[in-house]
Amino acid sequence: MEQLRVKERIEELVHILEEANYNYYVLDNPTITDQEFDQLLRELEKLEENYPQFASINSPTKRVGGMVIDKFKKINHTIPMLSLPDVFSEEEIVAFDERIRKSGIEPDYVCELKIDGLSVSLHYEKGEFLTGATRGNGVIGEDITHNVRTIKSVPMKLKNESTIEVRGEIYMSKETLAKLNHQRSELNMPLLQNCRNAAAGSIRQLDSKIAAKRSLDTWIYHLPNPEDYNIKTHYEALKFMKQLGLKTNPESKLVHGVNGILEFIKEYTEKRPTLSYDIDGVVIKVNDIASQKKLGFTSKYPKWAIAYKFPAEEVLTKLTDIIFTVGRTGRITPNAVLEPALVMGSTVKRATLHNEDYIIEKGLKIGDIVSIRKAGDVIPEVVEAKLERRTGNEKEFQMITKCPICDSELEKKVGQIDHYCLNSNCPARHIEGLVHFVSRHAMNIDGFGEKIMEDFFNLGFIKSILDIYHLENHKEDLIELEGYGKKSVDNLLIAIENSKQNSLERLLFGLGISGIGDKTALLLSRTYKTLENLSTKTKEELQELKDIGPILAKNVEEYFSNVDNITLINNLKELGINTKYLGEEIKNNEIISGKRFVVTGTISFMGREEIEQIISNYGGQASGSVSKKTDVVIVGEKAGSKETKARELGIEIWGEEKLYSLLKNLGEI
Ligand code: 3B8
Repeated sequence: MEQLRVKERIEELVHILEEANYNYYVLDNPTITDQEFDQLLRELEKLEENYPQFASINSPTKRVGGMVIDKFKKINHTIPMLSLPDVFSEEEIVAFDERIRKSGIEPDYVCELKIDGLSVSLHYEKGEFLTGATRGNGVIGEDITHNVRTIKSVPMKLKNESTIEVRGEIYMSKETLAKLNHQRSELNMPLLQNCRNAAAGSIRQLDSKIAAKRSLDTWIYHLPNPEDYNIKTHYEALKFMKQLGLKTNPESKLVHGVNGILEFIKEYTEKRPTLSYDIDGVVIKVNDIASQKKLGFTSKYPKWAIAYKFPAEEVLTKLTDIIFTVGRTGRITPNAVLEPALVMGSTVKRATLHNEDYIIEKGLKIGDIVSIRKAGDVIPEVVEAKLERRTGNEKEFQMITKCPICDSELEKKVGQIDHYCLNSNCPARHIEGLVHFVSRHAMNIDGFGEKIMEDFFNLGFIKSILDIYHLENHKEDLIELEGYGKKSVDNLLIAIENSKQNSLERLLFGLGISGIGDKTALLLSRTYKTLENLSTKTKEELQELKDIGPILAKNVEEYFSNVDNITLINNLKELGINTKYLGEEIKNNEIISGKRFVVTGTISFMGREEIEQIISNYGGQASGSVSKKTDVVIVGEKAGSKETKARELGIEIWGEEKLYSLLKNLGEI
């Protein structure tokens, strides 16, 4: 009897909590307070703990994550999950409309916001959430059920017992991305470039606790099987899905003719910065399902829908100054100081101008009115000077000849475009060099952000790499500092201690030898095994390696010929820092070994970094850009210019399937 009461109470709590979730996350209309919610959730957790036989996999208690998988399973899409063709102009929209009319259809359209996230397919069985999958290559996607369960706006139970597939977009709000990037900058991790990448990275977590923390959200916009539910138009399908409790976007609108489409685009071009989520265009769909059927599909796209993409927004502002910063390698970068301007919802005050030639090419003068835009929607760039706005009071740009920090003479080598400060004691180089040393791909010392390094440098605690390993001596002083405290200092010191055990390639990359990136550092470490061994190599010997050219070889030789550097290395060794390569031995595979690969686009079954790691484990080299030296380009979904370039250069191209079968053969999947 007792058991029956428990079962009923559990069901009741599940119902109340799911309803509360729905009101809060789908309708944006909270009905109970956070405290009430937490209290009920705790009661449910307790009961489920004591009576696990009544705990369902779709219980609200599972939304905090906890399920960890070791790899993503595959899910077959019985109806292929296609993407939409992009269009960029009014003419192309007119042409789309004409093509449809020519086939004898009088279309109404539904206009929707094009959410910048990643598509997802959700399956429900008798109203219960069953699985969530990514698009993958359209036919085979990845099972992300464990993470989808943590997305609060995805109902675990529909409002009726439908067995149904729906599709939509998983996205991250602008605010969540900003918060996440703030955390990442504190941790000295690379920032996520946009909401799409952030959402994709979060949903590809094996540990659903991490995904749960990312506050992902959904908009559901597609019903693949409308006829099964006797639905005649797309607009009806949206309403139907809304009634099931799914989160559909309220901005979607039924419009008539091209004019209706253009008005919608105009309206949302203006509203775009005020939305809480990123959109990159407008999706236009033929409303009538019978007409959609008649129009059909190509192998890649439906013929009844297009995605209009917004042009990159350009804004005019004044170039008030050009200032120079000094990088870790001494490289000088000119930066535009701009009168603050709002571009796509955020204020831009600075933009990189790369180098002297870039400024000369664009003919920029200080005081110019310039147009700026955010390339890839995040990094601001100066497009051009508005010559017609010149007053005659503009100042010619003059490249500096001395380092803005240490005043030593700058050098520009023949054939190079950048200027360098060659003073290895230049303080600017130091901070950047130190930040680099502790960074993620170098010594990976957790909790050592740029800001902390700057503080410690300015306070005199850290002036050189060695001081990092003597930081312990300042422990008491550090704890006293505002914003630090015992726990964070303890953790930092532990992370520093642990970094002594790193494999050689991290140290080698961290030393910051000009031109030695993390991949070259790995190659050198694998080949020469110890720092001592590497340090005795001549540039001729180094050049025998496939990927080491004359400049890199010279840089390495020079580095190890400098007494200061040798002293540094000896001191590091004395402090117990490992200088041996500890990584995997190179496995052999003749298809991969010795070749240079570029991985581009999204590979559905594995992350790019992981693929690159495997390539490198088998003695291949993964690089970021396609050139004549590239042997193979592996293309995933949404591969762009790199694929085009590979085709132009006639480089061997592998699709997902080829990579998949190779990795399968190697036992890597
Ligand atoms: C058919 C319909 C792909 C999509 C679609 O906001 C199809 O509808 C699609 F084959 O990718 N990003 C949307 C969005 C994306 C798609 C869509 N509707 N609103 C989006």
